[in-house]
Amino acid sequence: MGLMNTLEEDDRQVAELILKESKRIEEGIELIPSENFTSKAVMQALGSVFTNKYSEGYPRKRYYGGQEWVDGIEELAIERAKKLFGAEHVNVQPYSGSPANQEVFFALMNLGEKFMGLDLSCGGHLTHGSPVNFSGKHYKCIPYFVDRETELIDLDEVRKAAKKENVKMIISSLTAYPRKLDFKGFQEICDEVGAYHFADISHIAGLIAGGAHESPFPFTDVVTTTTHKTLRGPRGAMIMCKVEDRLHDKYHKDSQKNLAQLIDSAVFPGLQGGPHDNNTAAKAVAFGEALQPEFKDYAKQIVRNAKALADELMAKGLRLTTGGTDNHLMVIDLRPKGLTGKGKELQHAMDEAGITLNKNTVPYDPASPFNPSGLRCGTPAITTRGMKESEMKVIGSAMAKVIDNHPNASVLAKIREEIRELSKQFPIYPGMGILE
Ligand code: DSN
Repeated sequence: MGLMNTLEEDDRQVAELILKESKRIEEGIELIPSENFTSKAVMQALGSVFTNKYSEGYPRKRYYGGQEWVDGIEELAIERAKKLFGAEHVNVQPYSGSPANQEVFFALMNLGEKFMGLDLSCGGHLTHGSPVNFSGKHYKCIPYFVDRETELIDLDEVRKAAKKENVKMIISSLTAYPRKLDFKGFQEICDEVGAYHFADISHIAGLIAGGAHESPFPFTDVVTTTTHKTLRGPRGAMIMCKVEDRLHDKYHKDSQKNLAQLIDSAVFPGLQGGPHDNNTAAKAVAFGEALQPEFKDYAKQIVRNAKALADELMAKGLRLTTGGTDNHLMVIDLRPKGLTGKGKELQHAMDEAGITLNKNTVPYDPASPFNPSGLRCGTPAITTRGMKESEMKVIGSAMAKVIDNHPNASVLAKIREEIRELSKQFPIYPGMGILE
């Protein structure tokens, strides 16, 4: 076996598993709202020679030789990201969302200081203060929750707690909250209490880039995002921020660094080593794609599809938290169907029917996070493959059938066949011969 053989020649076992995964995604319906399908061009950049390079440092200020072309790639990714989001400063080196968030804490907070984040059980993220995560272990999280009745974020409650606790940072973000975030409202609270405003837009970055969701710019100090969700790029992340530190005199008066420098040095050398240059190349490709006018249509279609799917699920008698969706995702509340704590069972049943989603807590879930009472689903991936409102009706109706008949294997097998027939009409990677 030679060094330059193809994967199929070199490692049949791995090649076969990749083919099986390709078949799974082509024949099924992907509803995990944080997943998407990149373009072939993004995957080509990921598999390029840049995977071999080391380039600690930043463009024009590296530690190793051979950087003639890496600098160009990183600068291109930065320029495209700035244009896409209207950001003043961008760091494209974070390996993924959790490291990016850790880097923001490292840049702005001292250990033990107070901040606020949306509680995981109400649709927040582990890195926004969960007690089992670095953010909750090393800093003091004052969580905020959604209202018990409306299941919406109540900014008056956030304001009250922020004032009482005198927090240094407030995170505005979501991973399972189906409504728009009021970034301007969060910023007003941050201004009133003298706190940094940190927006984690990982889930909605593509919607923002495409004009289908309010942007956190120019309100926030720091914004992180993964690049692989609605933004449809490679697995990875970036941090965007203002150049000047609005709160420099209050918190960093002994530092000569502005906000952009604080963030950059938290990424490297603070918490990371060499950037993954193949990933940077793929990010540049994805940002270039998101700058095209078609991406605006894509982002708007994700939201239209989510509304259509939500309407169909509700028409079939299912309850959605908050009563619907404004973005790309929704959470089905299984409790009214007598299925409290059955999220895991239903996730498996959906798998059997060829529909991929994830179990999720509903706000104030009486059941445990391992066996919660909700299902989270979303439309970024199915929109990428070209599906529209009429397909959402078919999918929503199939999901309701799974929920109503889930112990019945023959019903699930029949739905799987229908799902396969639908999927075949919307190939993800045409010409790869997966379904032949
Ligand atoms: N795992 C991601 C999600 O599904 O929302 C967040 O990190």
